[in-house]
Amino acid sequence: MPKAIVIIPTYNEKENITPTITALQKIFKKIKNWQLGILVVDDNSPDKTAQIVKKLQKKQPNLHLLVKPKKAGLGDAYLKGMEHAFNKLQANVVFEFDADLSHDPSKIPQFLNKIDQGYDFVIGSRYIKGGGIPQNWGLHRKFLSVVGNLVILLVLANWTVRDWTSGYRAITKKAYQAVVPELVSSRFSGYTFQIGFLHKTIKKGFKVTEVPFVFKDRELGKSKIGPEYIKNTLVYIFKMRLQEILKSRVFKFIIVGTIGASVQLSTLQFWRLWLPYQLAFFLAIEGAVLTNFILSNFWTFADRKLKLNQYPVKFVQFNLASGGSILIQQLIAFIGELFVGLFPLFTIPIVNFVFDTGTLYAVIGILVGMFWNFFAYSRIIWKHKAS
Ligand SMILES: Nc1nc2c(ncn2[C@@H]2O[C@H](COP(=O)(O)OP(=O)(O)O)[C@@H](O)[C@H]2O)c(=O)[nH]1
Ligand SMILES: [Mg+2]
Repeated sequence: MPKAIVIIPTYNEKENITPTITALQKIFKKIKNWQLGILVVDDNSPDKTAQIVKKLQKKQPNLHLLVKPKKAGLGDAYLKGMEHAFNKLQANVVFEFDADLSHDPSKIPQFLNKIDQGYDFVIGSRYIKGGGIPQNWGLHRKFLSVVGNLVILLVLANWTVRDWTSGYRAITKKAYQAVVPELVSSRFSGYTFQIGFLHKTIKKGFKVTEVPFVFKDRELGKSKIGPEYIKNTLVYIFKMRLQEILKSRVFKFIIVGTIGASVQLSTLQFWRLWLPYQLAFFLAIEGAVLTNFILSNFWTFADRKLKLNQYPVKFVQFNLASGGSILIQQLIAFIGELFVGLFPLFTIPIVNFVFDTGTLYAVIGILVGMFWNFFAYSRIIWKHKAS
């Protein structure tokens, strides 16, 4: 039988820990196809939460306890807890579960169903149909939770998950093993760990899904979430998004195009010192084409690098593609002049530049030409091996 361990991080939860464990054990009895256990990860709570767990352990063989020397944040507690659950307790799946009765334990069978269906990461979601946040939350708290999630959703540009900050989750060993090296090196310690873990799991292509649950407010003890959480989360999501953009092929393509244009303009000045204008112009274009070809091969399409013996044919193709882009631009200018005509649109003040339809055709031409180039590069010259 597969094994699932519910990990409960605790810091000063003496009032909550016993009812939480009792509620979980009650649900466990109803589950037949999974072997279930609990692992409490306590940061040496001054209120002696660990002592209470030790007492309960005498009558509950599936209750485990890990005591750490001092308070080190939620992320650290989960990392140590998961390491222990997967590697020492031989778990196939772990749950993330709060000690404050906020998470509805009766949903656990639904989580396990999703795992049985092949999902690797299941989130208890407050923001899908059937889920919810407490009615009695003040406007301020509701706003923070809803808008906070929306900001994360928008910045990370991922709509597949609606509740990014939920702390109620089930995670398979496979997903854990794939992301844990990155999580350790990112040094997440606090609550940002949750967003980081989910984000990296999605990026690695694991199957993620949500199960609705209604979040219940804690009645006893204090929340440990602090103001630094908001700042850390914002820093993380913007950093990640920026990294994704910088690493994206389209971004590299635009940079390479800009470098090519600069090479063309600067070498034109150089060649003109020695050569007649038309020849200098041709060499400047070829210089740009060669620069683009090399940079595309070793940077933009580094993952599809060409073999040495492919260079001649591919370089000719590359020249043809570039020529094609010029042809497209010329065609757009031709059609524009013929059917729309040439007339001023508006004047840019200060520089007194008249933006006319002729300039507009050039702008459209450059954009369409870029689309064509990108298409030719990615589908013909650096064609994906499998396709
Ligand atoms: N071991 C450990 N547990 C923590 C730490 N911070 C929070 N927790 C536990 O993590 C769970 C969620 O924390 P909580 O304060 O309820 O956060 P909230 O639900 O977002 O307000 C609770 O069970 C806490 O006791 C920590 O630094 N170490
Ligand atoms: Mg809580």
